[in-house]
Amino acid sequence: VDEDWPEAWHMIDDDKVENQKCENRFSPNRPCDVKAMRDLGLQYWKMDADSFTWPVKSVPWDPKDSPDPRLAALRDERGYSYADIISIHPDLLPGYDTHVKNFFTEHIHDAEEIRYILGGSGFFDVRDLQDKWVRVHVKKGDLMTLPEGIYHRFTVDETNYTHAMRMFIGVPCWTPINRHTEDADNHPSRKKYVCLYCMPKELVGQDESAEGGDKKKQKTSEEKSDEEAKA
Ligand code: KMT
Repeated sequence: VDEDWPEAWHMIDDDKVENQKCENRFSPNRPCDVKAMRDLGLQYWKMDADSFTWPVKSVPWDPKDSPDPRLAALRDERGYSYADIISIHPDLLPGYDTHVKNFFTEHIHDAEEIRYILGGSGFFDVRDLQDKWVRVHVKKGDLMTLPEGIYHRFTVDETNYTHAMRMFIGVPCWTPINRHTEDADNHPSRKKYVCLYCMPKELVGQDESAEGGDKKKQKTSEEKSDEEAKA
């Protein structure tokens, strides 16, 4: 349900950011609602991370070993065949500062990003359709997926601690395609994302009666509210 989703807001521009680990909200705050997050392709499950114990670190971690039946059901439904568990904390992750820096370099992946926050918290930043950052504050119990090809980055918050499970369908590939140092805009995964989620206004709703028209309907209402907001 929508109330379970993490809080999200539009971020101040990068050239105004002094500390990536702070909330970096506009004043007044500019919230980003759940519909807007869904329209960008984000998916979310509220999990019960408290009732089970998780290793501090396990690379890999066999998702068949899930002690949580809900996680096992998601794994089976969605075909999550690989997992690992990491603790992003200065004392628990060798090369912490380098990792934090790399996670925060804007990138895409050629597969869905699946992250289950087992403890601590952090920020996923995703680009919206206007290419502005939306900051999503994830906490313990949040399982979130980012679609293939979405521009994003991650940072710990001021607690400097995120305990996370990373899941993958098939053989994992963590190598990011960095936006500013590679031709990410022309990568097939980016093109796929743009096709699915950033359809230009002129094409929106042209074949609503066709199968799969649901997304186009969503886009139509989103574009409408966008226009209303600008009017
Ligand atoms: C990534 O790909 O950016 C990460 O794995 C970040 C750490 S998981 C919360």
